[in-house]
Amino acid sequence: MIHFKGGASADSALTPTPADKFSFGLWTVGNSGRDPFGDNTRARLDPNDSVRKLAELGAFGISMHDDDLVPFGSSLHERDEIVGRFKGTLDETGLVVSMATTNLFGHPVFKDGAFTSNDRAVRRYAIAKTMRAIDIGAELGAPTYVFWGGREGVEAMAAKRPADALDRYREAIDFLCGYVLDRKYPMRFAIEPKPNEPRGDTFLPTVGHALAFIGALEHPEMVGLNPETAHETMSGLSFYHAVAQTLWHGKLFHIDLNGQKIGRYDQDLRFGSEGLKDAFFLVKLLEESGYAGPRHFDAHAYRNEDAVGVWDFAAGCMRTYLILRAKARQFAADPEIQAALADSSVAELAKPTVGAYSTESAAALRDAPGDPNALAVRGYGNEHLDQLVMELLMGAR
Ligand code: GLT
Ligand code: MN
Ligand code: MN
Repeated sequence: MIHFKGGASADSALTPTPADKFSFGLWTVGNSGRDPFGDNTRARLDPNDSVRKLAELGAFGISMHDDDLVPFGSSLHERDEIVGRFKGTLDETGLVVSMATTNLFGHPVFKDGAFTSNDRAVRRYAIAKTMRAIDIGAELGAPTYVFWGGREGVEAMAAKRPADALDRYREAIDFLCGYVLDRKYPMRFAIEPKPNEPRGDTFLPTVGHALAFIGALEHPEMVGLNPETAHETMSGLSFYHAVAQTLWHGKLFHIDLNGQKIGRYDQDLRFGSEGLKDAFFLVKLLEESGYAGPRHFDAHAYRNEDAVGVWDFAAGCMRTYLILRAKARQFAADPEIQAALADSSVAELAKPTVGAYSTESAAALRDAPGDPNALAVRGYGNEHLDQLVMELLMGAR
C-alpha cells in the first residue's frame, strides 16, 4: 500500500475507474511488436477481447482506426457484421468509443501522402475513405475524430510545394467538416502533429504549426488538437508547454499520452516511463485546468513482452497517471511548497501588468524613472522550489 503525506492514501486511490476517463487505442494494446527491423513478436488481439480486458482493468474508453476494427477490403456486409458485434461488446462492458480515426498511412496507395499526395485521384480516395470511416465513428458514438497525417510529408524537397500541400490539407479538412455538419454528427476534429517519421518531414510538424493552421480553416471552431507526448518530445520541445498553450487557445480536444526520450524515433513508451518531471506537470495541468476529455494512451508494450506484459503495460499507464494525480494534490496541500511558490512570486504573474491602454497611463508609465538596479537585486527562489518538486517526486516528502 502506498501512503501519500497530505491526504490521499490507500491503493483505492490508485485503482482506475471509468470516472478517471482512461482510454486506449485498439492499435496500442493490439500492437504485435512489428518494427522496421523485425516481425511480430506476439499474436494479434481480437478487438472484442481488448475491450473486455480494458473494461476489467478500469478503463472507460477505446479508440480505433477504421482498419483496426474492419479489416481493409472488407465487404459492406462484413463491415456491418463486425461493427454490430463490436457494439454488442461495448454494451456488455460499458466501454465507450472515445475517439475514431482513419488509417491513411498503411496501404501503399498512401506512399506519397493522402490529403497531400501529388496524385489527385489518391487525394480523392483518401477523402472518400475518411468519410466512410467517419460514418463508422459516428455509428459507434465517437465524439472526437483524429487526423494524424502520417504520410503527409516529403523526403525530396523539390517534390512538393509546401503552400500547395497546405492548400490541399485545408481543402480536405474543410470538406470533411462540411460532411460532418451535413450529416449532423455530434463530432469534432482533432489534428495530431508530428515532426517526422514515417516521412522525412511531415506537414503540421508541431502543436504550434497546427494551432496556426486551424486559424486558416473554414470551421475553426470544429477543429482542435490531439497533441502527443512523444511527438513534441521528438522535436526537443516541452510537451507540458505545448499542452498548456493548446488549453490556453481552448483547443485541447483530445490527448495522446505516452513516454519518449528527447530526439529519438517515436518510441510510444508506457506513460511516465520517461520524462517523469514533465509527466508530473502534465498531469497536474490536466487535472487543474478542468480538461474533461479522455486521458488517452497512445503507446505500446515493449517488443519483448508477451500477452501478459501487454496488460502490465496498460495497467502501468493508468497507475502512473493516478500516482502523479495524487502527487499533484499533495503539491497543492504542502505548506512548504506553497511558501516556496510565494517566494518565487508565482501568483504575481497572474496579475495584469498595465491594464487596458489609455494615452494617460501610457504617458505616466513611459515617464516613470523606474529603478532597474534595485529590481535586479532579488532572487526568485527557484532552486529551492524545484528541489521541493524533485523531493516530492522521489518520495522524500
Ligand atoms: C499511429 C501514430 C499515432 C497516431 C495514431 C492515430 S496511429 O500509431 O503513431 O501517433 O495517434 O492515427
Ligand atoms: Mn498518437
Ligand atoms: Mn507516437
